[in-house]
Formats: sequence, structure tokens, C-alpha cells
Amino acid sequence: MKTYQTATHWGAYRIGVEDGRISHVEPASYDPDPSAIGRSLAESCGHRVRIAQPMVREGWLRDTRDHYREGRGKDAFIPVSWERALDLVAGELIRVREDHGNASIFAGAYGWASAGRFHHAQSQMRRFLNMFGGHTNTVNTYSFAAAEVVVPHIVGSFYEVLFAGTTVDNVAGHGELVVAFGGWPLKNSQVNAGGVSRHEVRGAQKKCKDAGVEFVYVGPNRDDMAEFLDAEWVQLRPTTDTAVMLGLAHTLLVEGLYDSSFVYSHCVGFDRFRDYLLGVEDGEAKTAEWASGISGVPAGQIIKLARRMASSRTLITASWSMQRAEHGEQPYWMLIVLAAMLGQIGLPGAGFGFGHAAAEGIGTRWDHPIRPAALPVPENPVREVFPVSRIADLLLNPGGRCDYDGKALTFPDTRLVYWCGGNPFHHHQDLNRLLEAWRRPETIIVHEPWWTSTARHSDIVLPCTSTLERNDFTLGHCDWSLQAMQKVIDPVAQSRNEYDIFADLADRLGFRERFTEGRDEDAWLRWFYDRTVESAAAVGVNMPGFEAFWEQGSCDLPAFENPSVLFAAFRADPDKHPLATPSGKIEIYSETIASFGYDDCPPHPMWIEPQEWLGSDMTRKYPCHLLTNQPKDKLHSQLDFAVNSRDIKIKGRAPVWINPVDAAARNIRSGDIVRVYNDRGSCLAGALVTEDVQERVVIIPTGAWYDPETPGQVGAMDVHGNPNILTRDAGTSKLSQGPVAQSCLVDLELFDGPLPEIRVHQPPATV
Ligand SMILES: Nc1nc2c(c(=O)[nH]1)N[C@H]1C(S)=C(S)[C@@H](COP(=O)(O)OP(=O)(O)OC[C@H]3O[C@@H](n4cnc5c(=O)[nH]c(N)nc54)[C@H](O)[C@@H]3O)O[C@H]1N2
Ligand SMILES: Nc1nc2c(c(=O)[nH]1)N[C@H]1C(S)=C(S)[C@@H](COP(=O)(O)OP(=O)(O)OC[C@H]3O[C@@H](n4cnc5c(=O)[nH]c(N)nc54)[C@H](O)[C@@H]3O)O[C@H]1N2
Ligand SMILES: [Mo]
Repeated sequence: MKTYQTATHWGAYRIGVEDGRISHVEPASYDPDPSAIGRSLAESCGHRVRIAQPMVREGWLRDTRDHYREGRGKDAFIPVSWERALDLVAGELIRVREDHGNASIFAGAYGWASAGRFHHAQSQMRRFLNMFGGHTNTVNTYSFAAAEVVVPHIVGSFYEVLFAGTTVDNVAGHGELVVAFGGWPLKNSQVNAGGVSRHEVRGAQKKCKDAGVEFVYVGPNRDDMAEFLDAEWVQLRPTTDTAVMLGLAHTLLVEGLYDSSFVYSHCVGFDRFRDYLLGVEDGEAKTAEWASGISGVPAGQIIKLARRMASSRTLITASWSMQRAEHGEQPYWMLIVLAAMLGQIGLPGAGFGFGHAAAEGIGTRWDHPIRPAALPVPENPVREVFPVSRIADLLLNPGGRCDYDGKALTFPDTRLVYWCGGNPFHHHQDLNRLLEAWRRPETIIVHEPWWTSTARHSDIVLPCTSTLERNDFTLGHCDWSLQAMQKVIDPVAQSRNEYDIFADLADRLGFRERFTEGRDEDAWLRWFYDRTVESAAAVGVNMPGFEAFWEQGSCDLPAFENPSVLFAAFRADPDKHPLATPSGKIEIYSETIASFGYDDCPPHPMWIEPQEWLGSDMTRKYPCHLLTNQPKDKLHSQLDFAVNSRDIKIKGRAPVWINPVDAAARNIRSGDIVRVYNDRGSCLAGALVTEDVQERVVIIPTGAWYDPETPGQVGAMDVHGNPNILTRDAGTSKLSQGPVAQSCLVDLELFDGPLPEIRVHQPPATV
């Protein structure tokens, strides 16, 4: 058996190969808490749902005028040679550029792709397309769009809070109480964008518990907090966290428990916010009673918690999920204001943080000063960008207006979509609306290793290699180790590296030399490595040569001293270390946001009633709140067909978590298949009845590939449990235009019809 080292977004592994087949997968010996997602790796190469060769949708090829766009998702595919496929792609790129201009090429192409530095799909695509004259791109993420836009207005930077936040170790040493809105879910710290060498979050959380720190979890799902933390569980109606925080703030204010010197020395705008808290203008004080009426948390519990927070060294945290909701800016802004009122920002073991355990490294390690090289991407000549989760709006409303962070954007007229490394038919909200929007462009080109839902809904499908079929290396954020990704087996069937695909396209378009700079994979890897070595040398660190690193399979970066406390310098001297806000201070009231005049994002945090929540009239029709969290068993939709994902499915469908009270009322038992529905769509899922989820909340994790009962039909039931058939596609507010997946009401019923087959893990029909 020959063994190789590889790395993924969920860990590093040793892979054994016998007779050209993967016979063995073992987590890296130095990983203290490896992820089970690695179990799925062996199937990643040989599975029947790999795309064997380039494919073109039948209707696209036959209907040369309109490309029979309604055929997307239902047409058969015609296998073609690489030569033919690349000629078609190059021809389409030229046609669209000539007839409509480069802004009509949309390649925002959001998605996690694979972990390597060089073979990063989107970087390859952007380097290629920018050399071709550019493309319409996107800004922000599905992960934390609202936070990315609002937090810089409040404290100057969002990424500083993420990558230089107060660490769990620091809390173990100095903290007394952690109040975690949305929890610290260990299921999420299995992964890290760009790679993870060691899973250390569980260990860090245990240390914190052992040090005597106490935990309060505020949220609807007990599974968000490890059992060993023994957290007090405060249940609340989903997306009402802002109201609870306001109730806490009001209690601090009226009981004189807030730090008035900190809010005046380090913040601006407290007086206006205080007027709101006291109800000076709207006549409604935001008391604990008031907060209780909205959130369902007993007023006494809010008051007690406020007192406990004020008398302890307290860290308050929010999960990223919380801002993926209508008015998702508000809970993040309010969390900062609450921490400011406690006056502990910048103190060891205290203050606030976002996304502890949302990914490995977040809240446990700071970003290393040595950063890896990235593929050089020339500047995009096309200036058009828009918020990433407005993709369906873009396709549906060419020329339409989109407000965003003080700007008025205009949607370009998209004629061609180019997607690499993402799965919008997994990640976007309201898939029926996306399906309709997806019929607008003339041509959709997708690179994928597998027949994902997105590949099935495109016109030209180019099969690319997956991780184990190429050489690369990783260095993830807050992960202090380079991990080699050694080629384990030859590319499956006719699949090719993205780099080679784009080099051949560049050849047809006349810029191969510029694209490749004369380098092959090996030369690029050395180029990347050497740039990383230079970055290390700049901070006085010597790294081994490439050969030694490759032989060894990994290279740990030296530990570096970091203060481990967010905004410690600012606390100590706000004049000498101002924040990057207009005032240099924490903006409890933002003049900038006030100047935008947005009706849905006021100048200080507020409770704004959403359209869909457990307090709205719509609950008469749809009485349950649907949350769609990250799956335990995989990364998003990746390797959905493989063993670790299959094992948690129920009769082949994604699980839906239901409280026993709601299940009994509908005569549903664990293991039953249920239909979950609202006005936007419906899907089947497998019931998992559990007291871990509170009443009137149901949870379907994301990631099951969309598998419509009638392919290509808007409104068809998804038989597999992709919750985005149910979620709403709207922006958080005019400020950030982030996704609102967590604001979603549904009902559910026992499904006792004949169980439709899961077809999405089989390749589509070919002619
Ligand atoms: N309802 C709801 N929806 C959500 C969320 C939620 O909480 N609720 N979360 C959102 C969030 S935070 C995110 S980040 C998104 C994630 O959404 P995505 O990032 O789109 O999800 P992935 O499944 O990781 O998609 C990556 C795709 O790239 C492919 N791929 C892997 N390697 C390569 C490669 O080398 N080349 C190419 N061309 N392709 C490759 C994989 O097969 C996969 O199909 O989902 C969002 N959607
Ligand atoms: N295993 C695994 N890990 C992952 C990923 C994956 O796909 N698989 N994806 C990664 C990515 S891209 C991201 S962005 C992060 C996402 O990190 P998050 O967005 O924080 O993760 P989620 O699992 O969506 O949500 C965490 C919990 O928040 C709770 N929650 C939801 N809505 C509310 C609310 O309104 N109030 C409160 N108090 N709680 C609420 C839910 O119970 C949910 O389980 O995870 C990363 N980690
Ligand atoms: Mo994400």
C-alpha cells in the first residue's frame, strides 16, 4: 500500500492506495479530534455520480435560437469531446462579449470549492475571466453578509472581531460567565475555510469548563452547546434575540448596573439609544416584560441574567446564523451595545465575539502573521458588483435597482452565467424563484466533479478533478500549519484540472501565455510555496524548502504571541488606538447609517418586527418556525451521496427535528416521512422527534441535493429534504442585503403516499 497526505476543509488525512484504488483513509496523527466527514472521502472518486466527460444540454444544443431554457433541469445531456466543449464555451464567451459586453457575463460563483491554494476554483476562473475583459462579480457572503456590512460601521472592522477575537483559552484564564446566543456548536468547528490541521475547539471548550467558567445558551436548539458545558438553556422564539438583548440592556439601565463611564469614554450616541430603551419617543420602554412578550423568555429570567452578567466577568457571543435573518444587522449591533453597557470590552475573558466554534479556529486562535500566497488575479475591468445573495434579483431584473450600504446599484443584463466551485441549487434561498430566474440567461456553464443540482441545471458541464486527483497545499485562516495535498490517484474518467481547462480556453482566446506564465502545476506549487516562505522571512521565520515540506507532508508555523483579547489596546487608550469608525469609538448611534435614511435599518439597534416569525399573523397558516442550520455530517452539500451523509438520512431523506409536542399533534413518530410546506414550496424529510429542539421550531440541516419530483418544473416538491425550497429570498435590509434563510414559517404533515425515489445521486439521462 502506498500512502499519501491530503487535506480538506474538514481536516488532514493519510490516504492509502492499493491497485489504483483508495483502500484506507486515516486522520492525521496530530489531529486530537478528527472529523468523521473524512469517512466520505474514499467514495469521492469512484462514485457513479461523478461526471464522466464534458456534457451539453440537449435543448441548448438543438434550439440554436433560444436554447429551450425551460429545459434546464429536465433535458437529457449529450456527451461531447473536450475539444468540442471548449470550442462551444470559447464561442459563447466571445459572442456575449461582442453583443452585450463583459458585464453580461456573471461569474460571482459563490461557493466553498475545495481547500487547496492553487486549485481554488474561483481564483482560477477569475484570473481567466479578468484577462478576458472581466465579469460581473459579487460582494459579501452567505455566511455573514449582514455582519460584514454593519459591524465595520459600529467598531471599524468585522474581520478583526473574527480573526483576532477574545479566545476561549483567555476566557478559561480570566472569565466567569459566557452568554452564547446561538451557542458554540462543535458540529461546525469540524470545518475551516481553506483547511484545518488540528481540531482543538472541543479541548479548548473543556478547559474553559474545567476552569469554572459558567455557560448560558440562548437559543432554540440544545444541540448548539456541548453537553459537557452544562449550560443553562434559555429558550427563545427564533430571531427575537435583539428583543432579549434590549430587555437585558433596559434592566442594566434602570437598575444602574451599566458602566456609564465606558459608554461615554469609548462610545458615541448612547443618549439617543437610551431614549429608545426608555421609550421616550415611541412610548414603549424596552423592559424585560416587553422583551418577554416578544421572545417568550420569562421576564424574571431576563432580569436575573442581566444582574448575573453585570456581576461577572462576562463574554457575550452570537452565532453567525443569527444575522442570516430579516433585519440580521440588529442582533449584532445590539450585542456590541450590550457588551459596551457591561463595560468589559477589551478586558481579558470578557467583551463580545461572533461565531465562536462556527469554524475551527474562530475564537480559539488568532490569524497567523504568515499568510499564504494566493493566485494572482488581475483587476476586474468590469466594475459591476452586487451583494451575493441577490443573484435571483439580478437575473430577474436586468436594469433594476438595488440599495446597498449607501449606494444605489443597477443590475446588469446577464446573458451568460459561469459557475465554478459552488452549488447555488443548494445554497440559495427559495429555489423555485431561483429556478425561474435561472431560465433567463442564454447560457450557463458549470465546472463540477459531480452531478450536483447545479450541474444538472446548466447547459455546458465541464468535469473537473476533485481533491485527491491533484497536487496542492492548504493554509487555512487561524490554522497555523501548511498541509500538503498530494495527488493520490489519476483524474477520474475524463475530468481535468480547472487550471488546464482555463489554459486551453485561454489558448482559444489568444492569451494562454499570459494565463499560464509558462508554469505547470508543479511550477505553480513551488511559486506559491516560495511566496509563503517570503512572507515568513518578512517576520523573521525560516521555513524548510519545498522538497522537505512535500516529503514531510506538513509544516507547522511557529506559535506567535498574541494578546488574545479583542480591543485591549482601544480600551487602554481610545485616543491612541482609535477604532476605524468615523468617531474612532464604538458607534451606538451611527451618523453614517442615519444619512442613508433606510426605513429598514435605523441609526441605532432596534427591535423591528419581521414578516415571518412566531409572533406574526402568518402563524395561523404556518405555525412552525423552520431553522436550516449547517449539517453535522458534511460540508454544505459536498459528498452528500457518501457514507457519512447517508448514515444520518432517514429513508434516504434529510432529517427534520421536531419537538415531541408538535410531533404528537400531527401523529408523527421518529422515522416517519413528513411533508414540510409553505406558500413557496414543499419537501419531504425524515422525522427525528427530540426534546433538544423547542416547541414550534423545526430544523432541517442544509445540504441534501435538491431532487424535484418533476425535474425542471417550478413548484415541484423536493423529495430529498433541501430546506431552501421553503426559505425566503429577500435581503436583510437595504444596508447589507444579506440572506434571510432563518426567517421562515412552515407547517408539516405525515406523508403516507408512495415514497418517490431519490434520483439526484444517479447521473442524469444522456443521449
Ligand atoms: N437555508 C440555508 N441556506 C444556506 C445556509 C443556511 O444556513 N441556511 N448557509 C449558507 C452558507 S453560510 C454557505 S457558506 C453556503 C454554502 O454553499 P456552497 O459553498 O455553494 O456549498 P458547497 O456544497 O460547499 O458547494 C461547493 C461546490 O463546489 C464543488 N467543488 C469542490 N471542489 C471543486 C473544484 O475543485 N472545482 C469545482 N469547479 N467545483 C468544486 C462541490 O462539489 C460543491 O458542489 O450555503 C448557504 N445556504
Ligand atoms: N459540519 C459543518 N460545519 C460547518 C459548515 C458545514 O456545512 N458543516 N459550514 C460552515 C459555514 S460556511 C459557516 S458560515 C458556519 C455557520 O455557522 P452558523 O451560521 O453559526 O451555524 P448554523 O449551524 O447555521 O447555526 C448555529 C445554530 O444557531 C441556532 N439559531 C438559528 N437561528 C437562531 C436565532 O434566531 N437565535 C438563536 N439564538 N439561535 C439561532 C440554530 O439552533 C443553529 O443550530 O458553519 C461552518 N461549519
Ligand atoms: Mo458559510
